[in-house]
Amino acid sequence: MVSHKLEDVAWQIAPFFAGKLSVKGVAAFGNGNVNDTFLVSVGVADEGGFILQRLNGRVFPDPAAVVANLRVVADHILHRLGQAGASTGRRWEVPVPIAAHDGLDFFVDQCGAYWRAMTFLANGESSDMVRDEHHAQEAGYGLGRIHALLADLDPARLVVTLPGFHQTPMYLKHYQKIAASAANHENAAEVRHCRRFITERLAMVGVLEDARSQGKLVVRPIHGDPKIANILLDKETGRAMAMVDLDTVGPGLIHYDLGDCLRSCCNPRGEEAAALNEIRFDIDLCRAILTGYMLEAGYFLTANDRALLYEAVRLIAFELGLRFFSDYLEGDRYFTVRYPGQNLSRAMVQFQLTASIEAREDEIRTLANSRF
Ligand code: GN1
Ligand code: MG
Repeated sequence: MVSHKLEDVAWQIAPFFAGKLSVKGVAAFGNGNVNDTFLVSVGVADEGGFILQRLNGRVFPDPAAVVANLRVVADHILHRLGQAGASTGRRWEVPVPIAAHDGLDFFVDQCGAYWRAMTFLANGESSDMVRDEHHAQEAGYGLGRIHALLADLDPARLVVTLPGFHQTPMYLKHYQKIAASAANHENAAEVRHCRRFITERLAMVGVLEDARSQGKLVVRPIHGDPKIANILLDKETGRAMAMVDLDTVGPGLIHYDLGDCLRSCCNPRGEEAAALNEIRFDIDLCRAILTGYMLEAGYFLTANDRALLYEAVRLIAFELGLRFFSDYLEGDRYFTVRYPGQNLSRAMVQFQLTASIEAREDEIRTLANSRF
């Protein structure tokens, strides 16, 4: 939840990015778990607005790198979209950084926090839960589109903004370090369940990193956080039109993205679901997502890519559960919480989802090897 005090700061910062236009309004925007986001309206008539964001300095050690990556990605995508013959006949957009008054792509406030602005994509709709198969197919298309658009960008041009992000063994190591001393004894039954759930799955934790070091999977530019809320649909056509939240864009495995997109979009109850017994991995949504993805990016999937798709979705759901649980044990230092115990509930949801993914292993493997 964004505090009123922070909104006041946003009011003070917004003019630095507004150029000659006057700031009309500043309102908290979206449900991100990490940064603080505002929609700024500007101008005298209906001159639109822009997104203003305070980057979370505890999460991103080098906020200037996050901003620099967005510039590289936006330039690359705009260039690709402008090339002759590039049109797919569909709207596709990318948030573009807006420079501050001094020409820099960020503004540092008195507390040392980094603020940045980017274009607001009009008529875009975001949702925290997948609505139906059509929505899922569009989400898959969106991920495929951005992978295809970034496929010819040298990953070395992107800075790693979060070292080790999606390298599950690193999260496990951290968990093992803190778990022994964590003194959180409320919700003891749930805590015991999570601990046991993790212990039973130690063997699979290195599956993607091992495949990467054996040369079975290659590093490409990836989005890093392709959950359903980050895939915008055009309000009028209902079709995917952009992927937002490019903070974690960087060199990585497309399996991190595919795994994350599938674990997010095939869970119709969403990440904050209250009724655990309703959490399941929906195989029809999975088929829809892969259908949409393959339309755009199927051409570059190798046999190894397909062979490790099941492992990816299982692992990334598990990893997110592990991250939420570790954060709960550490007193909620990373993910924003709106009530005590929220990170534990989120972990329970992801572990329940992981179990459901495991129960559908054969069907997921069959889909991963299908031609759509
Ligand atoms: C965080 O801030 P947001 O909601 O875009 C997190 C993702 C998680 C996601 C789960 C930088 O993303 O990795 O999958 O929450 N981003 C970071 O909702 O850690
Ligand atoms: Mg994010």
